[in-house]
Amino acid sequence: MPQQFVILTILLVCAVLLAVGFVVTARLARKGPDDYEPIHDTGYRIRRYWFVFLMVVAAGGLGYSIPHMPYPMTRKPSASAPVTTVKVTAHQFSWDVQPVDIVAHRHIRFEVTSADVNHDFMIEDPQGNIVAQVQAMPTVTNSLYVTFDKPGQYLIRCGELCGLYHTSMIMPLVVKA
Ligand SMILES: [Cu+2]
Repeated sequence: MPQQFVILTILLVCAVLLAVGFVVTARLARKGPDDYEPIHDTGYRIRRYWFVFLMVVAAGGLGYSIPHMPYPMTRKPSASAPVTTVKVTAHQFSWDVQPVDIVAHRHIRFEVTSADVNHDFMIEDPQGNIVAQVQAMPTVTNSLYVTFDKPGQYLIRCGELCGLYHTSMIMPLVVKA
């Protein structure tokens, strides 16, 4: 199933659950308020456990995921490794990429800036997954290291709403073997 449908399904399920929650709450509210004291105590007890639970989940998630960052494709190569520099300038509403010939398994450093407003330089692989991104900002140059692990037709997109024709900021990026 395409990812969009998975996301849509999750969204619809959540919307239905939320609607059910509203209906149940509205029905319960009809019989008028209960004594406040016991509700207050129970609420505070639950809140304390909930806080501890969330802290454990957050700390566990960070501890598990941080060692994997940055993702292998976007790791900075060692200082002695040869790097090809590609200059990227974002415009409303196009990309200027120099030079455009990019070869797989070589270290590429995209030097990304913007000629006008904030954009987001985002690279999608041939399957449509985001593999790298960095902010494109006026007066600032950000470096993004990418080592493409397979050749193919990638896509450059803008990941930040930058104006009326933001969605037209698409440029194919061919990675050669
Ligand atoms: Cu944009």
